[in-house]
Amino acid sequence: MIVNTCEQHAAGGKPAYELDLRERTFKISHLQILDEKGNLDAEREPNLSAEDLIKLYRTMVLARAVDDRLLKLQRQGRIGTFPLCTGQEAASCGPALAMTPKDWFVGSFRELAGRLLRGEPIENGFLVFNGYEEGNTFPGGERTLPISIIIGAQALHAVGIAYAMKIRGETDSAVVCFVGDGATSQGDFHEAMNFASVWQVPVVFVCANNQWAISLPREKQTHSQTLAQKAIAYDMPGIQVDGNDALAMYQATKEALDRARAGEGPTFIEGVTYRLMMHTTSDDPSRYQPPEQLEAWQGRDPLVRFKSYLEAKGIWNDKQQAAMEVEIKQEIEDAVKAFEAKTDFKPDTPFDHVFGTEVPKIEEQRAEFLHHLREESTDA
Ligand SMILES: Cc1ncc(C[n+]2csc(CCOP(=O)(O)OP(=O)(O)O)c2C)c(N)n1
Ligand SMILES: [Mg+2]
Repeated sequence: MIVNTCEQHAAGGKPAYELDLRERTFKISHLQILDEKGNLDAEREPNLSAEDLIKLYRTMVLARAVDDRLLKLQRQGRIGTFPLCTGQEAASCGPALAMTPKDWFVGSFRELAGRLLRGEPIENGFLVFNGYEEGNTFPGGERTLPISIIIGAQALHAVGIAYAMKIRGETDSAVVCFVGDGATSQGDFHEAMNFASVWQVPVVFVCANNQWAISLPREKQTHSQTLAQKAIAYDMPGIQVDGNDALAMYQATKEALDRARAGEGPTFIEGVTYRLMMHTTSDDPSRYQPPEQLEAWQGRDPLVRFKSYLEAKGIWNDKQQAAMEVEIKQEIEDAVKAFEAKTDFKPDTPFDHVFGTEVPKIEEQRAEFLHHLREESTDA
């Protein structure tokens, strides 16, 4: 049997694995800066301004509040089904803070927090989960790809973009690609990892290991003891990070992005986290999720520990918290109003964006689709 041990990642060092094939052992580095209680490993604290730290915290709180509002709207039949991000805010927000607007954000569907930090309007979530394609775009979002529902497919897009950057000699930017633990069992994921490594392209894979792929537990998904070790096969740096620690997720992504921009190729980051709510609104986790597991992870909440850290630093207090909560509530209500006032839904908008230019085959399909819609409405 292969046995591995996780060692705390050396500050500033490149994550490297140690492999002893004769002994069949290996070591993967692990990174945690803020523990579950919000205690800081001061040696590893990233050099972030109070403004950035507050922005990170505010965005995580906002994402959770948006999740909560979306869930209520869905239960009232005012919005379609959507995936929740509660519990996983740090896993996308930390990496998003490490990115510049020139970097590409290639996501799956559980990175609401990271998308909000990237500047996506709150309304976008309401739009996209109600069938408006427009919810995938926003001013300044040219390098933020639409959400990918097809598990793992976005990893190929990410590597393709990174390859194009390499060919063009673009050295001041890189790609961050978000995937789930379940995606690591898809062929697309492995093809992407392989070509990222063969071509040494500037891409950072951020895997949110939330322990579940819908109702399939992580241990039935893969026999590997960590997901980070999958990087070894592709000879790329791989690191396991506390995915509920926004500082560690920021730091690991920042170091990986620095290497990517310096031409040092791809990195794989496993963020160990947990989905505190249902997979999507059409799922009932109480049918498969052990209640003691959920309870244990509720005690590792990324928001609670970050708030304690800000308070201990003396840059956050109850008054600021109360004011922020009022502001956030108002921002979300404004977004709901703007969304519900929209009446110009065009069912064939997706056809506009397949190639970005008019293609006869796509236009034929659009006509066929509209024809069927008309027939359906006449039948009704
Ligand atoms: C190629 C493909 N197969 C199956 C599905 C159905 N599906 C939607 S989400 C999901 C689980 C994904 O798990 P994971 O990658 O761990 O991401 P998480 O949902 O936990 O964030 C599956 C199987 C899909 N969307 N795409
Ligand atoms: Mg998962």
